[in-house]
Amino acid sequence: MQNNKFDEQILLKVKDFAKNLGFDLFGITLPQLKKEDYEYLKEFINKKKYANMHWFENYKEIRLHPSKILENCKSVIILGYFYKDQQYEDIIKKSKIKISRYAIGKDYHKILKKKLKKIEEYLKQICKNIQTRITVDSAPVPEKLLAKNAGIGWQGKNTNIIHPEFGSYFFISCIFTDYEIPSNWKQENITDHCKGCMLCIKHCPTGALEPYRLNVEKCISYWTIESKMPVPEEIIRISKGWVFGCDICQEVCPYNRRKIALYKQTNEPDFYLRLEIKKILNQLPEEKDWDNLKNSPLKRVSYYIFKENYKNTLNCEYSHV
Ligand code: B12
Repeated sequence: MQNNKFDEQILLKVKDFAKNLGFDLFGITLPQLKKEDYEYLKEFINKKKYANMHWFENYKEIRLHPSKILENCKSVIILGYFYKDQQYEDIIKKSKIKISRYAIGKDYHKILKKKLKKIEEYLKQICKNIQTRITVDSAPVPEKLLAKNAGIGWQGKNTNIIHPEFGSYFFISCIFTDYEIPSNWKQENITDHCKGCMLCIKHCPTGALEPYRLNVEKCISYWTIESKMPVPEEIIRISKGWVFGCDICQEVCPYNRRKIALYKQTNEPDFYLRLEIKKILNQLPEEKDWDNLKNSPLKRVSYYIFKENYKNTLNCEYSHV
């Protein structure tokens, strides 16, 4: 295809368009990893540190060289969408059963993909012959590492991307494109603010974290979402009620306790606490309720696994504060 010459007005329009769709953060980066990230990720895959997430082996080349996701890929637009619903904050504090904040509404893959498609269409209208590929936790690309390179935030000791004002309760989406954008275009220069803070490491009940590294095999989020087996008793006993995902390393982060991050409401009503989920917090759903629960991140696990984890959590003594 013919190459479109970079025009700042186009990018400003796209940024505005994305903002109107509710995206909070916007950045640009090259579709490649920094050398040290490449090395860490390669080691993670080669040493099979992904536990039961065997899909990590697939499309290894794309994960390590994200430009390969789209022919002639030149740039990536990175977007952040804040998902925290304030209504849930009081509830989660008191609830013995805890479901992580990202999972209480409708499935973010679908909700955000709809928005990304709109941006894609808009981009194609104002910039002819452009090729794009959208992802939101839906393709084998290292979204955190690209988001960090785009200046969306820094990668914290809990390994999440943290923005100094918005904290880390946001999803990351990418638009890969063959449109060449200067990679430092209006980039915020966000450096690592974690400094001497060790709160996430100290508070992780299973000891899954060391600075900037996560031991997947100890992570509550891994066990309750991705392991595809009932959580072992020794983990459940110390999991403080988290039956689907875990937010402990984010809750204790000082950057999630600053004014905006603490009080901001998500722009997307579909991320609000669903009635069905509110009920689940109080009572184990029956299988028919589970079957009827459509378009929810919870459906990543089977009813059998969810039921086992739920029952075992209620049956064990733990302190939920
Ligand atoms: C696999 C995966 C998981 C796994 C592994 C988590 C992990 N830390 O990687 C599990 C199931 C545990 C998981 C859990 C969660 N996830 Co997840 N997950 C992913 C996924 C699909 C891939 C991430 C990946 O490649 N991990 C591999 C590791 C090796 O990469 P890494 O964390 O980037 O680690 C590197 C750095 O630590 C680096 N490093 C950098 N600097 C330094 C410095 C030093 C000194 C060292 C030693 C290392 C080091 O070395 C590592 C290797 O590259 C992404 C989506 C995507 N396609 O990218 C979502 C994603 C990362 N997850 C997300 C979320 C929301 C979560 C949870 C918060 C959900 C929850 N509430 O339960 C938790 C957070 C747990 C945590 N503390 O990480 C969001 C994060 C958004 C954000 N603001 O950062 C993503 C980006 C999805 C999305 N599109 O929004 N997840």
